[in-house]
This record gives sequence, C-alpha cells and structure tokens, in this order.
Amino acid sequence: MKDQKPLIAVIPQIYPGSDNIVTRPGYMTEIQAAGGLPVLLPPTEDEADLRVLLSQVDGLLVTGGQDLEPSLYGEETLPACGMIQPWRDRMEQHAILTALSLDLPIFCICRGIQSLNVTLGGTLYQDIPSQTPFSIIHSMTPPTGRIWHEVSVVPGTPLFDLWGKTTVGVNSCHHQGIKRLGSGLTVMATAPDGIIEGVYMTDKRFVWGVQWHPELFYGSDPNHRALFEAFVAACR
Ligand SMILES: [Mn+2]
Repeated sequence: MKDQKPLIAVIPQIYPGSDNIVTRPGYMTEIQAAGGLPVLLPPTEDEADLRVLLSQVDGLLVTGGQDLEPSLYGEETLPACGMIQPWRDRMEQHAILTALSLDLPIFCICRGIQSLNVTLGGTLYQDIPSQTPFSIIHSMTPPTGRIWHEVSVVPGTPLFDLWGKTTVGVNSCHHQGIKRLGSGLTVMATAPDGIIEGVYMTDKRFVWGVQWHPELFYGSDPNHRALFEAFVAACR
C-alpha cells in the first residue's frame, strides 16, 4: 500500500479591501517540508460544507490574520481594536468545532490561537499595549523571521516534550492576546511579561495554539520547523 501524505486543510486569508484569497507561503511550505499535503479551504461560513470538507482531511491549520470581533466574547469594541473580518470568525468557529468533533489534529497560529481561545469561551486583550501593564513589545519590527522575545515552556506539557528545554526564542507579530483562557485549554508557554504564548488541549491528540509565527522562519530555525513536524506526525 502506498504511503498517503496526510492532507491538511488551511484556513484562507483575505485582506480587507483586497479581492484575492491568499495564504502566506510558509504555512504551505512548512507543512510540505514536514511531509504533509496542504490544501487551502474556500472561504465559507457554511457549517455543513465545512463538515464535508473537513471529513476528507487529516488535520486543520488555523492561520494568522486580522483581529476577532470583540462581541464574540461579550465586549464592546475599543478604539484600539484592529480591523476585523466577521466572516472569518464564523468560518473558524465552525471549522474548529467540526474538527474537534472529528478528532482531527488542529494547529492554530497567532490569530489562530485567539480564535481557538474565543471558540472555547475565552476572552482576549483587544490591544496589549493599552490594556495591560505588560512590558514587552509584541509587534516586532521586520524582518519577522527572527527571534524577538523568549518564551518560558511549561515542564510536563507536550511543547516541553518536543523542545526539551524551558526557554526558547520566538518571533512576535500580535497586538492582541489571550486574557481569560477558554475551557479545556492549558498553558504551555508564556512570554517573560506573562502574556500567554502557547496552549493545548489535554484531552486531544494534538490541538495546539501558538501566539508566534513559526511559518515565518521558513525552516531556518529547527525549533519552529519541529512544530510543523509534530503537527504533521499527529495527522498521520
Ligand atoms: Mn509575543
């Protein structure tokens, strides 16, 4: 029997004001480098269609993007909240809940970890600089494929098992972050200022979220390629 590469559905990005469906190449090339076959989903909020699509794949990648609509977690929109894309909020909620019900591995990056957290009932800081006393600048200056701040990895978590160390450098391109943790999520990494940078679901094979962008390293940093390798391995 021929070895079939795991198929991994990727959430599409559409920038406001643009009529192009896009994805950052690293989301695709890192899955491919890890032995998976990525496939870009069409933008759809239809729950039944998403179930049909996700029933054909072995995993789901929730990509980065704009901010989430604060009313999803019961808050008024603050002036410092960024651009929102409500269609994507709805698509991702349906996709994440469907993937959970199908027991698919899910890897959530940047906006993805925020979407996972809100889908599971958590809340967000709409704007880290104005809403928190946290001291680190989380919106780094380009180039973005380099280490910007460190994270502390929580021993006993799968991220610690993967990396085998308690401190690892990451990049950082986010002005929002997790405030109250969603149900079923456990923290596996934090920035030195306390911002949650990594979470997972203890009762699932592989449902991970990271606040940084491992795809922006394009394989140049083994720690960040290892995240895609662990995800694709879980999808086999
Ligand atoms: Mn950060």
